[in-house]
Amino acid sequence: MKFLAMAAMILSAILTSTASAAPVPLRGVIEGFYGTPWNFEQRADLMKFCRTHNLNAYVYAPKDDPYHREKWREPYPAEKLAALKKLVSTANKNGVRFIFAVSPGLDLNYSGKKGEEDFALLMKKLDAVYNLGVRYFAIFFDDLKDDKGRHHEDGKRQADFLNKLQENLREKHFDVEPLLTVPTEYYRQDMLRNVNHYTEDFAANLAENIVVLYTGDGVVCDGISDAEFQAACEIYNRDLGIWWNYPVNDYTMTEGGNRNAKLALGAIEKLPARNVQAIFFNPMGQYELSKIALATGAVYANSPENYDTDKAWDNALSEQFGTLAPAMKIFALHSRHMENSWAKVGAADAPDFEDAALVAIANIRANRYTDFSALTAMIDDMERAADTLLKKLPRKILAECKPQLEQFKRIAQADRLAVKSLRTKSLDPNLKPLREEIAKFEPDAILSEKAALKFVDDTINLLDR
Ligand code: LOG
Repeated sequence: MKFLAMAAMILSAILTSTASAAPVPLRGVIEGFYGTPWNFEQRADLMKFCRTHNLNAYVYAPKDDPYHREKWREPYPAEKLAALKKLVSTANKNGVRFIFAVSPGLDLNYSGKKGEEDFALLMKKLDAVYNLGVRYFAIFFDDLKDDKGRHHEDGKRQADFLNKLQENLREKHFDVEPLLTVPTEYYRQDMLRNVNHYTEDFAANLAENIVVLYTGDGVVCDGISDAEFQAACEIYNRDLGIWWNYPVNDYTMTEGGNRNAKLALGAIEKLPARNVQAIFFNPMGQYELSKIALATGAVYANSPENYDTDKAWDNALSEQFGTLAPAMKIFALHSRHMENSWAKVGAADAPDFEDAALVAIANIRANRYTDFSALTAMIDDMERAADTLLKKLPRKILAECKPQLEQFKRIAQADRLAVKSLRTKSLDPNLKPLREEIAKFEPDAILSEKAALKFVDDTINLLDR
């Protein structure tokens, strides 16, 4: 009896785990960010990363490769084509489907003589890449807005264009896979706006087998629930694929800054558990540091129903940082959440710190006794982690996060002065100058805005009279 019960349990565990462990069929990375594209060495490394993490696709769509978007009509120069060829063969060797994308929407002609010319040019462009061994192609129509932030796209025209392109490609080459696309209304709230019937016409006319990618309810949004995903699929009357905008950070370039100021070092989270046919994670220009989120995304994509965010994050950190993982975790904890007026994604930065800081400030306000030991311990850890990482991180990784690590250290030092100030209920004379120093570096380095940095500001606001 005991044995039978045990056997039944094991059997059911096997059955449910295999039933729910179905991977997303097409899963990988989309190099789709604005800013300096990755280089070919990084891309080749990514192919190996994909193999070891069981990701099977890579979309080549760097917004600032002129031949991808602005000068899409122009063929790749020979040397660039040679580099692409090598990459395609690396992809193929690693079992990664190389998906070549063009974004012609800025000035594409759909009809008349110019339409025919453009169609022929695009065919030629894709043909050249087919000859390198590429069998997957994508045409993207995102971010086609005028000065007033409106788009004037015609959904039927775009759909007809894609259908014709697919037909011609497959007539010419029997082994070309179905196209992928991103519509101009590529997030659900925009699809519902349905400007000039755009989404309605695009969805109604697009060939059934063309894979449509969308980004969720917003461009950069706080997850996609199963219900939201289903609702989006219903609009298109097909299972959609996801273009997921994490860890991309191209929108954190601020005035006066030279680089993307905030790093997205958290885990992928809050994605649908069912029915996703394709998912691509859009990374940061910081290639090495993108691997934290990408590794967690791989775990998700290989078994959406069983995904455990925290476990995946811990594993990614230990895999990638070894003995430095504990220090890296402390740093990454303060740099996970991405938010501005239109974007919001990623787990909260250092929630324990945030809570402890809020309690401390509230206690001082109410003249209650405050125990600073937890906060102090976290601050000690932060400073030590920053020092360790600045000293020991491999060169390539450090090059991607030095300003943020130095900023992290300044913030920890300011936090320490904040605790001291609250203890004595008088503002330490060094705190405001240090806060100004931090501000000076903010265009290039932001982290922990609602936790460790906010504690500094809250303290100054409370005691500065
Ligand atoms: C772009 C993408 C960019 C991302 C984040 C899509 C479909 N397109 O607003 O290239 O990296 O947002 O800034 C986008 O997401 N548009």
